[in-house]
This record gives sequence, structure tokens and C-alpha cells, in this order.
Amino acid sequence: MKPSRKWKGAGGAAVALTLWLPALAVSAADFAPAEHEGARQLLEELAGRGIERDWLEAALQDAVFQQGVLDAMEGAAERRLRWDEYREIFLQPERVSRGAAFIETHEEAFRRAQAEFGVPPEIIAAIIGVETSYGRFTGRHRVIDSLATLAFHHPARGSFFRGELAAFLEISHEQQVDPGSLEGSYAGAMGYPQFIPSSYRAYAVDFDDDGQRDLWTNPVDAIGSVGNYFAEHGWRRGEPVYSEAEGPGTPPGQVEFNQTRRPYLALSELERAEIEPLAELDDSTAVIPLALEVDDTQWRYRLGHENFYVITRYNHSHLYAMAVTELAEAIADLRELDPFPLSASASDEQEGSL
Ligand SMILES: [Ca+2]
Repeated sequence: MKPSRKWKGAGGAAVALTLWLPALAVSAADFAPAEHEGARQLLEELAGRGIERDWLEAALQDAVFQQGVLDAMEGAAERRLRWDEYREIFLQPERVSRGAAFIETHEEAFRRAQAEFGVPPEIIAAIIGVETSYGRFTGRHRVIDSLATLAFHHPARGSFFRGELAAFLEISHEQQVDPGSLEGSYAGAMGYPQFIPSSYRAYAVDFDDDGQRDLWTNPVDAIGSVGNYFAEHGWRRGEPVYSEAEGPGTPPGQVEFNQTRRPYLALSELERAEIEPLAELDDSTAVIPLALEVDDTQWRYRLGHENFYVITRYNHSHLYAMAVTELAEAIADLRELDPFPLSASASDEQEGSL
């Protein structure tokens, strides 16, 4: 009902009628290379890399401008959440139990990924759990529309998304799928693990050996691809993600907390700010000091290690990396696996009880 009300008095029946017809009547060929300079240049570039012109022409011709995608980008500057609020979103019991079930269903793939890439099943499952609830919510935007819209209508990030659009067309072509049939997030992240096209091209693997790298519908390929992504970004087999620590009531101003860089502060320096690890770590160890706000007055300290940094390569947020880690721990708990080496202090304690 909305369209007719909105358009009443602004053009009458003809306009309202157009809006009720399928989208192609309104906006097809927004990016037809014959008329759109940016699309034409992209076509030339990809044709130069060996993709048939007709195929490219048809793919770009099919793309539709989506104002909603630009609006979503605007809205994406997330409200700053406290750690406990952020954690609450991802640590729901259902996400934990579904994670354990997901591992059980694909146990062979998880085991193989751990052997090959060194990444524990629970970490891979937690990534897929946080991203898409184990493949249940993979996004409802046509990727070709989102990426064409962002590539050519987002001044600040257009060149980044133009690269993603090119990578998207290359993958679709390689995998012999119709690009118009693929859906993802408004920013073009796709499939079980929400890989953007450039990551898809670089890190997706054909983990069930059927000749396709399919992250859209194949959980086994997704499991191997997340493992490969982590291995390629420096995941250290068997090392903890973080250590528990204790410190003053409020985070000392002289320490730079929560940076998603390689471990950057030596324990000896943290000691001067009265932040001490609860695990036994060498004084020269560099860490990422984390101060997590658990309510308006309370803080929790942790020390991120190299593997914590690696998780932030998936999403550049310390809250994201911590949520993935805690979800992984909760899944491991549910599967009654211990000692589980994600936290150094936890595994130390458990070692004593063996
Ligand atoms: Ca495959």
C-alpha cells in the first residue's frame, strides 16, 4: 500500500503502477556497459583478463542500483557497545548448542581442518556462528546489485568496492554460477563465512574435493576456507588466544588498550601500570592489552596473544575477536572438551588437575 500513498498527487496512476511491476520495469540496466562509463571500463579490464565480453555485458546489464545499500552503509557506523552488551548478542545458549551440533554434523571436515591448518574446530565453528548462525542467515541482497551500487555510487569507498565487484565477477565466472543468482550482505559478504569477494578469491578452498570452491551452499568448503584464512594470516597451532589478567579499578590512561595490531606491549611495561597476567608468561612477552567494560563501573582485563590478533584479521574489532573466542570456549565446554587451550590461565589450571 505504501507506494500508492507515497506517490499520490506526485504523478498519479502511472507512477504507482510502475512501482507495482517487477523491478526490471523501473531500473534495469542501471549499469549497462553501453551507457555506463564505469561499467564499461570494468568490462574492458576483465575482458583483458580473459572473461568473455558477452558474459560480462550480461552480468553488468543485470545489476540494479539499490538506494537501500547506500543507506545501510550510512547506518553501519555501529553504536558503541560495551563488552557485556556485545557479548550478549553472540553468546546466547542457542548459538552455543547449534555450534556443537554443527561440529558434530561435519566432524570429519573439522578434524581435517585442524590437522591441516592447526585451527581448533570450535574457533572455526564460532566464526561461522557469529557471521551467519552456521549458515542460516547469509544475507538477502543480490551481490551484483550491492557491489555495483557501492562501486559507482559510494564516493569514499567506491574504489575498494570496484575491486570487490571485479573479484565477484571473476569468482562467478570461475565457478560457473550466474552472478545474478548470488545473495549476500549489503556490503557483498557471501556464504557461510561471509567472505568478501577478494577474500573468496584468495582464501577459499575446495575442501570436499568436488572441483568447486563453494562457500554459498557447501559447509565443508566453508570450514576448510576459514581454517585456510586463519593459517594464511599466521594462526599458531596450539597457542592460546588470550590470558586472563588483573588490574586497577579503572584502566590506567598511560596504557593503550584494545588495539587490533600485532601484540605491541611488553608485560614488563604493563606491570608498571599494575596490570598482571594470571597465567605464567615471560616478562618479555608482547601482548595486546584488553580492557573490557562489563558495566558502567567494572572492567575486566585480558591479554591478547598472536592468535587474538589473527582473529582480528577476520574483522578488525577486539570485541568481535573476544566474542568469537568466548563462543568457541562455550562450544568446547558444551562438548565437554578440556583442557581447551584458548586461554592460557585456564589451561594452566587444568594442567594442575590432571
Ligand atoms: Ca567443494
